[in-house]
Amino acid sequence: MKILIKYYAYLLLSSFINFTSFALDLTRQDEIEVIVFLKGKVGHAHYYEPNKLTFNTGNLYKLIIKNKSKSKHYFSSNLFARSIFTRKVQVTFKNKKIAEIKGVINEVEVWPDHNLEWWFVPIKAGIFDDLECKVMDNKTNLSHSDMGMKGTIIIK
Ligand SMILES: [Cu+2]
Repeated sequence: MKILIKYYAYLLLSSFINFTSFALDLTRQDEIEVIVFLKGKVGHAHYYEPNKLTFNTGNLYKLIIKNKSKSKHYFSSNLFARSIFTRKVQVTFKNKKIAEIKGVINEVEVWPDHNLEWWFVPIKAGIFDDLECKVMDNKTNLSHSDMGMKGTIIIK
């Protein structure tokens, strides 16, 4: 009988420990989907839509970066990259997953008419206004950032 009670106590305790460690894994919560479009026209303008993104620390986000233009674009913000934990970057083609990249990501580049998903958990609050695209416009010889492709990321 004593042994049985000890066994039940062990089961109860171990399930509690498992539950606790699961609850503390912030990368395994339900994701919040956010979409940002990369838009523009060569020789005219390039921009992020929206150009202001807000996230909360501790939540898991799936940021879908959709290139809806004829140019390739960067989504680059060093301050943002240093304030998040990246779970993965997922590359999709025709809505099907084709690759998953894990590790520290600093910037991503998306080709015309393609999408990419950046899964991350913000870990540090701040206002980061260094979101930019370094691609050069063939007609104006200016960077996309100089033509308007800039943005602000806020982590609360
Ligand atoms: Cu660009």
